[in-house]
Amino acid sequence: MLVDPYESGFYDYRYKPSANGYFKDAKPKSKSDLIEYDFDRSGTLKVPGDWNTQSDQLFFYEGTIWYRKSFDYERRPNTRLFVYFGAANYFADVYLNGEKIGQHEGGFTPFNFEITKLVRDTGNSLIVKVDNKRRRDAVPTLMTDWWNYGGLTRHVKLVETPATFVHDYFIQLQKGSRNRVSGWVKLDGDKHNQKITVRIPEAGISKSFTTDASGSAAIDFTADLKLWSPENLKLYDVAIEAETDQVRDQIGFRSIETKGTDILLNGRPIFLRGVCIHEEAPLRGGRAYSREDALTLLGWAKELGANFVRLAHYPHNEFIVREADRMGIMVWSEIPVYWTILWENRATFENARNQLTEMIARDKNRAAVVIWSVANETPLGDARLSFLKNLISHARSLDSTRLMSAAMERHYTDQTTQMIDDPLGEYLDVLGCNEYVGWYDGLPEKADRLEWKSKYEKPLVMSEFGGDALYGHHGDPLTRWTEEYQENLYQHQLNMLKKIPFLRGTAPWILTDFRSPRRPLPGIQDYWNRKGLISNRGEKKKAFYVMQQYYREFNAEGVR
Ligand code: GCB
Repeated sequence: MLVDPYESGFYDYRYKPSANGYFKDAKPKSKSDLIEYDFDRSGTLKVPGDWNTQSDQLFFYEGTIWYRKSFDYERRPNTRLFVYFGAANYFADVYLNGEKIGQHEGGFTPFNFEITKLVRDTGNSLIVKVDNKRRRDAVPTLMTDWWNYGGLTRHVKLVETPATFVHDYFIQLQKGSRNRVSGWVKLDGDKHNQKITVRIPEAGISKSFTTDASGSAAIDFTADLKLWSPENLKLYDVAIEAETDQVRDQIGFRSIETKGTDILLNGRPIFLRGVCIHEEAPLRGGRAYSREDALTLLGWAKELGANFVRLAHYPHNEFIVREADRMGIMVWSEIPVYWTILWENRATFENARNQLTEMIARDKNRAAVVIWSVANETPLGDARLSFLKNLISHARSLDSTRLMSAAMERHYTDQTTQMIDDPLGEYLDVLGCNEYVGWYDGLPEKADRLEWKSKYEKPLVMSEFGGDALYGHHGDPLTRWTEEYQENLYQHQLNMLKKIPFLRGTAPWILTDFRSPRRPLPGIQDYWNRKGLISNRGEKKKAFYVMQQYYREFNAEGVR
């Protein structure tokens, strides 16, 4: 890899894109040749992995790094080859053997490029320029409260397929139904018209369809299925067999809907006993990317008594969503439309919409995912409302089965009344609301006096609340940063939350401490947001047990 803060491997000295950038992976051909870089004599980085936590010099780095991977690959006849990236934060330019094969914007969703024609049997040079400079017009924008971990943060794979392959499929229960499966299958390749069979052997299902001239087929059938829920972790082996390809997946079936202020899972009211999670690796710090990381984080959530997690503030890696499916934990998944996006900028909207599309594309078959969320704490205004309305209708057009939400703000109508009346609420199925009574807003006992009102007859998930505590730092309940303050804050919060008649879920902020450049206080924060119920070293703070006790008061069905 090459660290390139001035992007001189991309631009020439007149700041014009250079024809002979680092992507050529060149070597001097003679002793007189002038080449000012050499991948073979530069450092290395592990992939997957953010670069910030791999070297002290890169800890605060925001800029460009060039990755190079050399490989041999013997492609079998009549196959196609793709290079797949789980995520690259934030902007990626990808080259194979000196030629550009594509670019991608957005740090948390997968993308791939076909390399069938360019790949050679030996001596391939795959080069990726990853740039994590923050930009005002990007998603997220300049200001966030998490570390801007850069690099190839998730797995990179070569994927070989048949000439015409099963490109994608959507196999879920139809909205409002508990026995009707509907969706679609799409092929990619020249052989458009094929017979497709969807098999669910355990449910005795084998249904055939024919793809049309564009390679797509709608699927629709009824089935007697055991429904997925946190208490019944039923996943079925599903096979999608085309004439030229077949894929297998494990899919759970469940219905999720709202009725008045209730959230219904498989027709029964539930309470989302949740917790927010950042994609911060447990114990070691840095971006989480592995199955083990997912098991640790979700394991802690389970210990807390959770049946729900809010994966904040961007799509997390696929492992955690798949493990949530296996562990019976419902998921809220969101895109980084956070705080102060450029609402009036068309390109910013297109970018947000693309990240939403890619999030839904990856996780649309996961039973665990019950909520797609489009925004977090965005300021009221007309441009913002139309931006978010358009995102919501786009999401609904891609997936009509899940609930739409957003984490909103609220305001006081008098000293003791909290009002939820953000006009966005009209377009949501579930109201999300972040509040920091007792931390940014008064002292903990203030919560006791508050009454909550909503303009909408809809369920509310309190999508954030909490306060900071340094693990092992003790004092009285009014001393900031102590475990006792945080514990006291949670006690008063729960007194207040229990009195909200339309509350159907809680997701305290946050499961574990996470890195943030906004949090410098020496000896306490040291660039960590300390609102974790668990420290960055895995130690449980006192507030963890307050929340755990609250969740224990719910019965197995998740309702008090
Ligand atoms: C919020 C944000 C979250 C922050 C949190 C905090 O409202 O949504 O991203 O980290 O507050 O700790 O201030």
